[in-house]
Amino acid sequence: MATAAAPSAASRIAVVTGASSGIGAATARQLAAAGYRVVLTARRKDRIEALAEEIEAAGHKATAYPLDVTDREAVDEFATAFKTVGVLVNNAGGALGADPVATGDPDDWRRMYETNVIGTLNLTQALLPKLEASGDGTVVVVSSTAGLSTYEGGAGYVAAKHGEHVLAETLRLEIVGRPVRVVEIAPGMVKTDEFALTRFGGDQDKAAKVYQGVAAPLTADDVADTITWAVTRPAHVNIDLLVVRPRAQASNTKVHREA
Ligand code: 8X3
Repeated sequence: MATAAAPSAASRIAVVTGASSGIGAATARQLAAAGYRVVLTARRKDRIEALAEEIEAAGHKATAYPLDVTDREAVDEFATAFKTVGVLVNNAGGALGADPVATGDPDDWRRMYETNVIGTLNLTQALLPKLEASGDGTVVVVSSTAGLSTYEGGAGYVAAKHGEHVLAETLRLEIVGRPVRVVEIAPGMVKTDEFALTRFGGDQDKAAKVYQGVAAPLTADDVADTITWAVTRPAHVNIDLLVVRPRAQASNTKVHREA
């Protein structure tokens, strides 16, 4: 079994987007515990500052940087703060709506493309020179099983997640030979505080139905664990794509629900 490589001095900074909650927050905690100096970004300043304080109080290194990943000017400004970056975790994103193609809201589709795809593009473009300068960089794209196959009512989100999947796959081809790995983590059903609630505009009942009868959906920590595992493999090992689902979910549309 391969042992986890300790982060080298040059690759010690890990930037996590969408770090204010869910998978992003859990990933920030776990990467900090693995020895990275984590840089938490999200729009919600209070949340990332509180999380940075919590991580520091646990004896690790964390800083908070409020950032909207869709604001390219702000992202470019953010990138000037670093000489080198070891890890970029593109986690910011999410779903809006679950309407059929016939009635889906084009604004939702646009916003999902902006946050999931353009957000990932912005951070990746801005930090790629810094990742390369580390001599051993890793770009993580947190996509989704929605990036690999579709389901009814999911088209807007599925299209955006396919975009992220293609970004990761293409970037890996384009930068081969350079010292940067491109890792895609594709989670299936994960129960977090906000994902389903945001998708359904704050409707608690609709959000609860997503997980109804599912004994044990994945948690944010389960996904953070796979991200941390992938980035702590020895530098020559590239985990191209890791699909992770709860045992109760065999595909996007085949879920075991208890009565
Ligand atoms: C989340 C998985 O099934 O809601 O990315 O599309 S799903």
